[in-house]
Amino acid sequence: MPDWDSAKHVPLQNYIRYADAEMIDRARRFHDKMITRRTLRDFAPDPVPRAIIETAIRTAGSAPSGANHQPWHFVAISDPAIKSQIRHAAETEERSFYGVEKPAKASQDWLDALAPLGTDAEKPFLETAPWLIVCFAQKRGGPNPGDDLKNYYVTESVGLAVGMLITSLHLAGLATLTHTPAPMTFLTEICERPKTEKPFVLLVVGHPSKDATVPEHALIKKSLSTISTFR
Ligand code: IYR
Repeated sequence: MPDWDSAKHVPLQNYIRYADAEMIDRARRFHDKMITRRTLRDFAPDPVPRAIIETAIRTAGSAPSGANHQPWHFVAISDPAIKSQIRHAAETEERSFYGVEKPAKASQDWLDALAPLGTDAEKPFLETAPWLIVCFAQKRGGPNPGDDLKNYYVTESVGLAVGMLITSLHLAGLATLTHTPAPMTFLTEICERPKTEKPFVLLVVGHPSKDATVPEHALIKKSLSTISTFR
């Protein structure tokens, strides 16, 4: 039986109602900042303060989630030995994905789709970048630490949290790569997480290298009229 008495509500706090013109301006200014975000693969080795990573993870942790179960865990890695382990395991997977030694696991369609990005099995950024954040999705958990309940809308919830994580790091002045070596199962062991958690994405975080480039292909974004309908 649900405990209805526990559904206590408190007054909304910290809400500021802006005038329409002010909101339009705020949305525009946020858009101006966000459209400068680029997915990056050329990182500088320069260190980045842990405090930024902590704050960004706190921001991610404030994302909406199914039943407020917050079904995520973030493993932030700066230890060079662990980064090196991750690089070597990821490159092993990527070599079979791209077909470096044997026929590629990836379909030709997939390889064709990736061609404009120029990606390959070499992932030096996994060691160069100062931080790797491995984001895990929890099938079971609950609103309180130690709960073992079913979680709901896990993929959606973790996706939202990772979006906020990327946004926070971008606005702090850092670049990220949302990296998804397939399969990512090796991350469970290296990060010493329980098997019930699924690696969701590996975020590479740092400053761009001096000569960093991005694929031109990635600059082309669909227009508002393509991605939306107003009725
Ligand atoms: N995991 C591979 C392949 C890859 C897949 C997609 I979809 C991308 O958008 C980019 C890369 C890699 O990281 O190279």
